[in-house]
Amino acid sequence: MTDICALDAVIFDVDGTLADTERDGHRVAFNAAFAAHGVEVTWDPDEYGLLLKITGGRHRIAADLRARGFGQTADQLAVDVHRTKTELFRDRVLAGEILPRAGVAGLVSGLRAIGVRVAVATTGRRAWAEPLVRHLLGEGTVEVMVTGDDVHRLKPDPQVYQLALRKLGLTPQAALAVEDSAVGLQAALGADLATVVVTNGYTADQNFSGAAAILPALNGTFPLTAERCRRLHHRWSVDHG
Ligand code: XBP
Ligand code: MG
Repeated sequence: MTDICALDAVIFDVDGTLADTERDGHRVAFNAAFAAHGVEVTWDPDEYGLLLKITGGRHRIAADLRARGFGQTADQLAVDVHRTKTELFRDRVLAGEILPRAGVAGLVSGLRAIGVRVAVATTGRRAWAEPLVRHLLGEGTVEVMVTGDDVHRLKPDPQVYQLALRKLGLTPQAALAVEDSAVGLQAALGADLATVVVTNGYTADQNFSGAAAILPALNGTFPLTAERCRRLHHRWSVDHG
C-alpha cells in the first residue's frame, strides 16, 4: 500500500502535538525550578500561554527575567533554572506521568502499517524528549529524532525540520509535518513541508495560514487514508506552485 500515498515519512512535533505537555507539564516544572532557585516568579496558565511564542525553555526564562528587570543576571540564572527544570520534567516523564493525546497510538500504528516512517522534530531538550517519545510511541517506533540539542536555531527557524529530512534522506515532498502551533507551522513551512496542524487549548486561535489541514484532534479525522493523503499533497503543490 505504500505507493498509493506519496508519503514516505511523517515528522511529528512533540509538545502540544503528541502530548499536551505545556500547561500542566512544563509550566509546573518551570515554576518548581524557579522556587528551587529562590526566584520569586510563578507563571500562571494565561501568562505561560503568552510566553510560549518564545521557544526553548532557557530563552523563555531569560526573556521573562529580563522583562522583570533582572538585567545582567538574567542569562546565567536562566541557564541554572532551566537545568533544574529539565531534571524535574524528566523525572515526571520517567514516572510515566505524561500521557499521549487521544488518537496518537492509533495514528502512529496506522502510519507504520502502510509503511510510513515516523520521525520527531522538537525544540525541547533531548534529556526529557527522548524518554517521553519512547513512552508515548514505544521503543523503536521513531526512526529519526531531532531535538533542541541538535540545532543552533529553534523554531520558528526551519532547522529542526531540515535536519530531520536530511537524517531521513528525504526531500520535503516525500514527508508531512504534524504541528500544534503557529510557531511550529512556520518552522515546518520554512522547510517546505506540507503541514497538518492539530490544535490544542493554547493554540486554537492562532493563525495557521499555509497549513494543509487544521484539525481539532488526532483521532478520527486525520488525513491518513490514501485519498486524503493525495488531496493534501495536491493542495500543497498548488499552493507552492
Ligand atoms: C516546545 C518548546 C519547548 C518546551 C519546553 O515547542 O518551545 O521550549 O516548551 O521544553 P515546540 P524545554 O512544540 O514547537 O517544539 O524546556 O526543553 O525547552
Ligand atoms: Mg508544539
